[in-house]
Amino acid sequence: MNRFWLSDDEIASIRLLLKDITSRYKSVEDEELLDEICLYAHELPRRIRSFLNNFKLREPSPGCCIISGYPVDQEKIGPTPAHWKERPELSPTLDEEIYLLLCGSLLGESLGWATQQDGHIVHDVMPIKGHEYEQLGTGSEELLWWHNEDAFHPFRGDYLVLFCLRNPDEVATIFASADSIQLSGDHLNILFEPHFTIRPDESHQQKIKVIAAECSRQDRSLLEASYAAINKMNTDPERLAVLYGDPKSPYIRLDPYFMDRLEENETAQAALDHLIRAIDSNLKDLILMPGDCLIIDNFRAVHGRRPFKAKFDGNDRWLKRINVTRDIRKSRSVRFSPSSRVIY
Ligand SMILES: O=C(O)CCC(=O)C(=O)O
Ligand SMILES: [Fe+2]
Repeated sequence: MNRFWLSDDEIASIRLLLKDITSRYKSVEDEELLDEICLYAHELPRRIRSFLNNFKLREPSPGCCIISGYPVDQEKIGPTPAHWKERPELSPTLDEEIYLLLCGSLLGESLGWATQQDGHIVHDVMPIKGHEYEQLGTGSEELLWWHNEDAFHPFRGDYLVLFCLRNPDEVATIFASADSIQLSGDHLNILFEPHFTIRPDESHQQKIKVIAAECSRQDRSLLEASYAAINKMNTDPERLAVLYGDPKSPYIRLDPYFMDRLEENETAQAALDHLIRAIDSNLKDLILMPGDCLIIDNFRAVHGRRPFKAKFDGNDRWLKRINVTRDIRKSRSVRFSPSSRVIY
């Protein structure tokens, strides 16, 4: 794993930058801040900018990297919330959320989904009571099957960026690199063809949405239309290729838990089974610790999470998460304005 350690000087400079930003903005959901964040990111220490520029341009193995060393004050951030909808007016993790956005801004534009966490850009990942056995970031007792983030969607992010606030039980994130896959020519060819389907994962399903009455940020009818689009992708998923890009070093688009068996095409199913087994046998554990910012190239690596026992005592594992796209224009047809970041 490619890990970047912040120096003391770099931490001091990031803190100054955060002080400047938080004197003007009080929420990461403030659209003005989101418009300005890429300018502020130019003021991050040059070594970080260079590290992420290299990650973006050269796509080094294993398709993820970590920036470590940002100090997280456990007292200041307070207890792990019980649900992502608990959002105090002034977030106790505002600094950490802005730091996460700054890092993401070096790779592209952050992106939200009307159908996920109430359309917020910065998500919380912590165990939620009642989600224990769900295939969700907020699940716990079940293995969160490895996947590409939002693999079902044509406008899925290029990157997923996770910032760890706490992880006292050392619960492992899992990942595997696309580079670890060895395939025969026949398998490769068929996996590059549109035979496969991926249904929307549970995080976009209507059953977990907040009750509409609480959904103040969004126009209800538009949200209903968004869910209708998701439902259609569920009942009538398009056929897609699970590998794309350069056959010598393919990009991947997979979420096996939400992929139906291809009863009518045994050859394609056999190639997919082979690919899934190859990834399974190359999975690695990664324990995020407070202050770690994990950047996953969503075209080059899959990720998931080991099962764990949540205590729901305010001290459970807690991450912040953003999706980042390199080209926000491609989703213009499903966003309100050129600069809005929420996909409907
Ligand atoms: O909890 C983790 O380490 C990863 C969860 C996940 O897949 C996600 O947040 O997208
Ligand atoms: Fe994920």
